[in-house]
Amino acid sequence: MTARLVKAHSSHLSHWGIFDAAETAAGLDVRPDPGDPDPAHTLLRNVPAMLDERVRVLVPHVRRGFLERGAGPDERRGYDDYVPVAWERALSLAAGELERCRSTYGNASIFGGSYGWGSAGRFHHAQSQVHRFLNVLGGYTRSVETYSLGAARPLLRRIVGSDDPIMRPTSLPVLAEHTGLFVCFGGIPAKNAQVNDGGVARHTTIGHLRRARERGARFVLVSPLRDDLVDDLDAEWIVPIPGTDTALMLGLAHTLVRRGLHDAEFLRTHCVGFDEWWAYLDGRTDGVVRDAAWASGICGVAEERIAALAQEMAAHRTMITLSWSLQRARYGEQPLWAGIALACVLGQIGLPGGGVGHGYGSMAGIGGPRVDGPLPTLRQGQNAVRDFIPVARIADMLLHPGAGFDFDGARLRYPDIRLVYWAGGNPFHHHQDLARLRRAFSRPETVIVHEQFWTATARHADIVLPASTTLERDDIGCARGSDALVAMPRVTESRGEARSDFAIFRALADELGVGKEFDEGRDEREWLEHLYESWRDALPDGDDPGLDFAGFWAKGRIEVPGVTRHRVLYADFRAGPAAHPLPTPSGRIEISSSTIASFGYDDCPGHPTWLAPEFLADPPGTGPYPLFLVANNPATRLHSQLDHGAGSAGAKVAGREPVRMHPGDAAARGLVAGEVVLVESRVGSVLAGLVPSTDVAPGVVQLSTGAWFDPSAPDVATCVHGNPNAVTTDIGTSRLAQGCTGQLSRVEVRAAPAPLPPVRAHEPPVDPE
Ligand SMILES: Nc1nc2c(c(=O)[nH]1)N[C@H]1C(S)=C(S)[C@@H](COP(=O)(O)OP(=O)(O)OC[C@H]3O[C@@H](n4cnc5c(=O)[nH]c(N)nc54)[C@H](O)[C@@H]3O)O[C@H]1N2
Ligand SMILES: Nc1nc2c(c(=O)[nH]1)N[C@H]1C(S)=C(S)[C@@H](COP(=O)(O)OP(=O)(O)OC[C@H]3O[C@@H](n4cnc5c(=O)[nH]c(N)nc54)[C@H](O)[C@@H]3O)O[C@H]1N2
Ligand SMILES: [Mo]
Repeated sequence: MTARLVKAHSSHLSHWGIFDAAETAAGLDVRPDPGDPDPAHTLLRNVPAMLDERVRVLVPHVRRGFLERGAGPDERRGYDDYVPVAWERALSLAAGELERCRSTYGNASIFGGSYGWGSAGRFHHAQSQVHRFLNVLGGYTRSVETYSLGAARPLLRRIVGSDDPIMRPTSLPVLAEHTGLFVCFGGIPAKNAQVNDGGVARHTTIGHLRRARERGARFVLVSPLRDDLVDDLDAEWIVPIPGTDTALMLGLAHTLVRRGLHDAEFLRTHCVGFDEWWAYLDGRTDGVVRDAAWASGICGVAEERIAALAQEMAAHRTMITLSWSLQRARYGEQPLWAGIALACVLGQIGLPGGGVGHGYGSMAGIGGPRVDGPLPTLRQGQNAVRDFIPVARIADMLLHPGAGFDFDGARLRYPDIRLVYWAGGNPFHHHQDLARLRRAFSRPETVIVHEQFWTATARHADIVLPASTTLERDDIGCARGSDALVAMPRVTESRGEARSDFAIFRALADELGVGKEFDEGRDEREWLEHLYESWRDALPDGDDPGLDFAGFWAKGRIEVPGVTRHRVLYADFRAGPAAHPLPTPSGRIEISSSTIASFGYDDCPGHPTWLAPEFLADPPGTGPYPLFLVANNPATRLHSQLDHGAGSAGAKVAGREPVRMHPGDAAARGLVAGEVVLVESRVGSVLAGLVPSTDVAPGVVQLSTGAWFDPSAPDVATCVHGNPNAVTTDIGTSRLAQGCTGQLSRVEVRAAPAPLPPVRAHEPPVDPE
């Protein structure tokens, strides 16, 4: 290990919470914040791995083929080894490529979407840094929307006019007090509620659900996995065939209306387009009646149970919760739209504890304290380039420059990308069909990546610049879904020659003659002070925390002013739809949207519609890929971050990512616990370690995202370590939103062929010479 600062424990913030850390002779000592009622213990166990020099990028590296042959499309990208170089050389190569591409092809040839979570902290926020830098250089092709909510946001903008059902849902304390029945599509998983984009001071989601249970609330879990709700909520578990929730919801809505249990008044005064939808539900549009029997035939839930559930929902103060996973699948717009329409039919929207929410438990901050006012924010500047892609269309863009595509009512064209710049994300974790992404990454002339670790994305770069971790730099942290502003003093010195993203961009900006525009004459410390003081200036009168930067830094943590803790979604709208209209064309909830209908998309018609995804072409249990793969977010880490950490590594089976399946499905295939299996789909294959579990519905296998992509034995499997995106399909949700569809695919599972290849994902690709 290199030089260390040894000092007392100090507080720091991660996406999974506040922790105290100190370097000791025995390594990094990490403790949960004493004020956190439900800390993310497993994820905190990964934190010491931030300093693991065996996996870190310690000095700048250049891909051997790039050094030998120069820039250009190269199919060796991803297979090559790397040569360490001095910072000076790396920076001059990177600056030279940026300059060459922008002067030869224009700034639109630079893809700087750079999607990814990076680390918590408002200044060393990799996305803000990279976008600010590229804007100073004259702009870049950007990406819009997220892998999280790709279908949801474009849809919600059309049908309710904002993302309030996600960002401003009814607060969890209100549910704890008022909700009688929770119907949870995709559950409210404790594992996901550990994480919040930007950090969280106190984890309270599961505690609120427990309080609701103690008060007598009942929970119904609609999900392929039993552990999507914690055990002590005593939930009833209903298992639909994955990807069929929309049919179930249509059947529930039809039953409610046929039995006269709907709120006709709410539908008339607060919604538009119910009659048109009802014509579709009741078979007047096309002769198909979408009743409980019809729904049962598609989703596999008994007709009687669907009918009874409708009855129960009408009899209680009912909260319909829709996890984000529902919309991260083909036609993902539909279950969200149908869930909202179902809540309209019940008519409890705007009542305390009733209605609908999107993403309780998908993140800790959903339904928690919410900051609507200013937060300390690094300005990204103006992007002079207009080109963009919906974020999950990256491989299409790189493979088909100039091709047209649809998005949200517009016809757009993919730009011709020559240089890809990534800082703070791992597309070889997050994107689907990774073999296809590898082909896509062979197309650009230059790929530049800032990374802390030798991730698969770093291994597909031409120039790899070593970034410091959050432990190695001062920052300030806060988030919309939390209530604390946290000083994040660095815990230790930078490993190797790693620099902060800011320091890397400042050096590049100097090289390119725009240093002053980029740093505005401030160093890192001055920037922190500037972010803090400009935030204070932007706060409304009376909200000032009364501490200057030095005072705040010394105190370590303050409460963010202007936090909402008790909100009822759409309470004002319910009370007065004319006085408080929604920002939609009708001012109401659009059960049918004439705008969406006018786009003429057969994959996203004008009202919630059951569309059978391609992966349902073979009935469950049949065809070459009889099983459903649920590729959900992982319990033991955040995405791919710190996959080599103790919490993540501790859950691996035979060194591979655990894949869970029902014991009956395992037995039918002669597979046993702990064995390495091959999970195969139409597009690829992956090795994983088998964990039979009755928490997984029959016919389903679950392999979480985040094991580092390891394509080192392509004759055995696309990935030998367990990254599910080796087998997922790269297709958008629909032409409306073009969101990510990684959550669901069809697979078969069998014994892995012998001999088993070793996992090399965590070994640097550096030639020992
Ligand atoms: N099949 C399937 N695929 C999915 C999903 C799914 O449900 N199923 N979920 C999707 C979702 S919701 C998301 S949000 C994405 C997540 O995808 P990503 O956000 O890309 O995943 P992360 O692993 O968080 O990647 C962050 C990377 O940034 C690096 N990093 C951390 N801090 C810094 C820093 O300060 N500077 C620099 N330069 N680098 C840093 C980390 O080492 C890591 O490699 O994945 C998506 N992919
Ligand atoms: N520990 C941890 N927490 C995280 C993250 C992480 O990586 N690790 N990532 C964070 C991020 S970026 C995001 S966007 C959120 C994601 O939040 P979500 O998208 O809500 O999370 P997932 O775990 O992908 O999916 C939740 C559950 O949905 C269920 N499900 C899947 N398909 C279906 C279906 O067709 N029907 C029904 N009814 N249920 C289905 C699965 O059983 C799955 O466990 O999580 C955040 N929280
Ligand atoms: Mo996400």
